Amino acid sequence: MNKTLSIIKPDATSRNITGAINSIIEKEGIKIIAQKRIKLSKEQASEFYKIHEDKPFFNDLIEYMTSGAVIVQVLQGDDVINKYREIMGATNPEKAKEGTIRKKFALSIQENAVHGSDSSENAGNEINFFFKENEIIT
Ligand code: IDP
Ligand code: MG
Repeated sequence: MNKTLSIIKPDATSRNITGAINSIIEKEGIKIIAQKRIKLSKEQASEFYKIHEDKPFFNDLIEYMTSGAVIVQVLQGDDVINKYREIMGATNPEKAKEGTIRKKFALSIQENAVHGSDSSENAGNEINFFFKENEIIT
């Protein structure tokens, strides 16, 4: 699997830093092979984050993810699932390494600028969740 799903989250779209994030992605040699700007419904966000439905932060997460526009995108590259997770940095920006997207741009553990799939299986499912096959131009 050389593809992953990325989401540029509402805190980042509202601050007009989607281009800055895409620039970091492209400088790492990763290709953005599909991209669209959408607003998630509560149903979509709840389905997407279903694995977190029992967590104490779930309701806040759904509120936040539906609070504004997101950019959903398919990224392609060698070992891109792991590579993008590294470029993103840790979930909590206080723990994110220097030079990562979250270190640079995240506002908090919740408003942390980006999402990236965490396994091959999830990448496949998450890409299919947002994109039809003919919307992904390799
Ligand atoms: P990840 O995005 O780094 O994979 P996950 O643990 O899968 O992190 O959590 C999904 C999203 O839920 C995070 O990116 C963040 O927006 C939010 N989140 C995770 N943990 C917390 C928390 O402890 N408090 C508030 N929000 C959280
Ligand atoms: Mg996750």
